[in-house]
Amino acid sequence: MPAFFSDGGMLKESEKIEAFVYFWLFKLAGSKICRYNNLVFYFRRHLMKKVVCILVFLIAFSFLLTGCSKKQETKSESIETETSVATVKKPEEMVYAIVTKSEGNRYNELEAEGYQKVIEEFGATCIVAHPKSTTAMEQVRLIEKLIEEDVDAITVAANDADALDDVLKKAQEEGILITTVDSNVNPDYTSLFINQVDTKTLAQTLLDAVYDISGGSGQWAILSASSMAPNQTAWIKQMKDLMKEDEKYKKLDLVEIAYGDDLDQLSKNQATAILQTYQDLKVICAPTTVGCRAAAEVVADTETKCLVTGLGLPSEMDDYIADEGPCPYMYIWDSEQVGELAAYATLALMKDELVGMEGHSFTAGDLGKFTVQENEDGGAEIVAGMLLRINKNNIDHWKNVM
Ligand code: RAM
Repeated sequence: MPAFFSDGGMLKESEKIEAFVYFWLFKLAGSKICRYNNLVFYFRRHLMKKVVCILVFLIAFSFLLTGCSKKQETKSESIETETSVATVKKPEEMVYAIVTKSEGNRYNELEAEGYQKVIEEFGATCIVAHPKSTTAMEQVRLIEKLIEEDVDAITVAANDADALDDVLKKAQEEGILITTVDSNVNPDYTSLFINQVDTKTLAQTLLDAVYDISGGSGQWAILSASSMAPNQTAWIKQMKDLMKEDEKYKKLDLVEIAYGDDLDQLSKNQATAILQTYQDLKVICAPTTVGCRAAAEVVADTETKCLVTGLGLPSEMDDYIADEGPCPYMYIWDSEQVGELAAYATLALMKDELVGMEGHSFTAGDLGKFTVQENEDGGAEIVAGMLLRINKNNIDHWKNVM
């Protein structure tokens, strides 16, 4: 059987055979499938509707042919089957939920606002769930609750990949469509990851900023969010790999990776500790909006030559962006638009406009056309790709946007 059957125990034997048949049907039609769980979802929830309609038609037609003696029986049979078709909800009658990484983080709020706007404009119901902290446990609790509430789709920005496996498996078994945004889960448990920026491109961009700001050599540190956050760990791993692979970075010395859990005070404490330990530190790179702001504040209040870069929210970094420091420049994307894109993609899956197959495209409203690709772990992904470089020349514009 093909490699895609490493399903983490998600499917029963009969379902594997079902998926196997779909796989070959699509392969014969010339399409490459990123994940077969998309196919199972697609066939179960969408094509089945069409199959039921055809069956209704055939049953009604055959009863008509058998004549008037069975007229009464035909009527009741048709009514019964029509009722079952009528119970299949339309995408606009469904309930969509977004589970962010944590409450009290403006970045997450913007992402959820964008998602909610698109879902509600479509005419459907949207639930926004912000966990109390950046832990998987909080997300598991919220997802359990959403399963009980019988929602139809859940979009998650994961605080941990492995720890969400079981609850997402349970949701999928209940027929709930799972998509991910900002921070991904294991590929069997999502139909599509809406990635803000290609992982390697982002790592390269941040590392080049460290290289540039440090003058190409010396000590630098990373101030991350939570240690299990899949987006943070993926970016950090890529940065480390690039440092090993490329001679250009051989004089850069990554002395510490600290975690502030996307909490303001903890991030400030971590930044203070790093500066005390490494007096010659040249750069703190914080690939999290909370960490970036906290590090900039600490650096601004400390006698140090250290500078800050990373991923910051312009409205939170206005006081700190300047050529002479604490933050000469940083990067970010429009997180509200990424949330919008996640909603458009989830709706496209619900509306049969997208199956999560490599090379398939769909239009996300005004945001334009996006194409599904296979990511490093074999899952389906679309990349928003809206990386912005923020410096003193454009902060005044962007601080009013996000
Ligand atoms: C933080 C979160 C999020 C990350 C952004 C850049 O607010 O940690 O996951 O993508 O920053």
